[in-house]
Amino acid sequence: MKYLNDEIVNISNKLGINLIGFCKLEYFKDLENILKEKESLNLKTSFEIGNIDDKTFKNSEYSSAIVIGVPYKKLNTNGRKENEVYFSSVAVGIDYHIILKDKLEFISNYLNDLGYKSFIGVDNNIYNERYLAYKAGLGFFGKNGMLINNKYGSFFYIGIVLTNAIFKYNKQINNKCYGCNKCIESCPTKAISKHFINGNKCLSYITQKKNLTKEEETFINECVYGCDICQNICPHNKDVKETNAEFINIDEFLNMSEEEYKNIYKNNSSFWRGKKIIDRNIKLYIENNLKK
Ligand code: B12
Ligand code: SF4
Ligand code: SF4
Repeated sequence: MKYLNDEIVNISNKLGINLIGFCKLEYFKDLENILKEKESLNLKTSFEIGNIDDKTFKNSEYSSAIVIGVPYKKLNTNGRKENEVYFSSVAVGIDYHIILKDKLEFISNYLNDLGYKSFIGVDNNIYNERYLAYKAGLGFFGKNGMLINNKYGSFFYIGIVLTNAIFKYNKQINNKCYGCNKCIESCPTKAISKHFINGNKCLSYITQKKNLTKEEETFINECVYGCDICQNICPHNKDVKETNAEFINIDEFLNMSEEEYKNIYKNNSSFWRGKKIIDRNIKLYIENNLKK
């Protein structure tokens, strides 16, 4: 039996992929327990799609996952003016879904040419990418729910290729979360509990979902898409490279036509949510800020 690890790693090096690991797909009982507990506590968001049997690979047609990690930068928000807002780190530059999918396609094409089946995924698919990345040795879980890598902290995107090819598999790495609770204490909505994120309370979800309760409205701040607070405070991210936030002038954004918005934001990862939700968040930021 010839394992294809070296060939895949060679391809990934050429594509500039920083992190790669291989994980065996088998029925994941521990993941099933976590997902069932989250469901029973009503902590599941509308963004978590798919059923537990498929997510835990009960009777799957795939035998392995190739998991990649692509680092990105944390945001420096110094110098922001009162009339400016910004998007969180995941919505800076070209949409990461596009960047990772391009890379994953090279890997899947290689496997398909050899006669193997493959499925590629970045973010919006039924599989639990953090769990697969954990199994493939890319990182350990922080109390903030993030998968943290020894070198890149939690600022890395995850992409997966599922296939029926088989590989030599990586080992999981030791958990190095300091348990300092800084993430828990800094979370503005108290979304982090002892061992779970309550996605429904997470500001990242609140900035993206359609209908907000009165209480949820009061949480909207100057970061009008996503939230980086529990990552920025985490000591594992202190050496992560920084980039300047792209500040958005409130008046210019609110007065922009749909056409102009499309031209400027069509390759941004926030684009799928549309201008109306961002407009709403900006208006709530103004309201909440004026109240202070
Ligand atoms: C739904 C979703 C959300 C929802 C709900 C998140 C949640 N925690 O429930 C919302 C909108 C809130 C969200 C927010 C964010 N998200 Co999101 N999200 C997803 C998505 C689509 C599914 C996640 C999911 O299934 N959650 C359900 C719960 C049960 O799973 P989980 O979050 O992975 O939780 C695990 C831990 O609790 C864990 N666990 C904790 N301790 C331990 C210990 C052990 C030993 C084990 C085995 C497991 C374990 O068990 C769970 C299963 O592994 C994934 C993409 C994907 N397809 O997987 C991206 C993804 C998880 N998101 C990502 C990112 C970047 C973010 C944000 C940082 C974006 C932002 N800046 O606003 C925030 C971070 C919020 C946070 N602190 O978690 C990245 C994470 C990368 C990383 N290095 O961890 C992913 C993988 C997207 C990607 N392809 O890169 N997200
Ligand atoms: S802030 Fe502290 S407790 Fe939270 S994930 Fe980072 S090291 Fe762990
Ligand atoms: S992303 Fe923001 S709201 Fe969500 S858990 Fe982290 S600090 Fe809390």
